[in-house]
Amino acid sequence: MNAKAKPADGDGRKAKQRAARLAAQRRQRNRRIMIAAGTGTAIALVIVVVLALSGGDDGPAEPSASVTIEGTEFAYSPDPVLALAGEVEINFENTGQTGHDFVLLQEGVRISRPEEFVDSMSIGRIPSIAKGTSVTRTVTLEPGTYQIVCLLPDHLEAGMEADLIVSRPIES
Ligand SMILES: [Cu+2]
Repeated sequence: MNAKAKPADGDGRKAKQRAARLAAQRRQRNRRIMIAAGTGTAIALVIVVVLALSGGDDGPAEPSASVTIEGTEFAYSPDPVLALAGEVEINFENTGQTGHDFVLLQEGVRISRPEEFVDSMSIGRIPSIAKGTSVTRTVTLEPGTYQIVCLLPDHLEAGMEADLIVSRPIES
């Protein structure tokens, strides 16, 4: 007797259909959760951009507890960027035409090629973000000079690095 010709028993087929239906429902539910999460991220990005824009146009000359740094081909702006010691909110905006990294190195550490980088050098890392997007991170920093680098191939070599200079607030 040919195994292929053997009729599937009705109960088995129903069970299979039920399982398929449940799996489809589960997939749909997961998709809805993903869409909800995506919307949340988009709203968070909009809030970050609005906060950055509403920060006023005082210019980068004054050290601040919240700094905005733009990444393009192949530079960060402003350079240097000035921040106040303590909790520093860093808004990294990729306004270039390709992905860019934002890697903050330990105070005093400087590299000129991505090959020199090891994980222990990093005190804050925003891996490659797409053009037109921004990410915010808060790091606690002591006064000093910190190098910012992009570790994507050939970006640092092309000059994609900047200094973050952190100073102590002036006591009043
Ligand atoms: Cu880059």
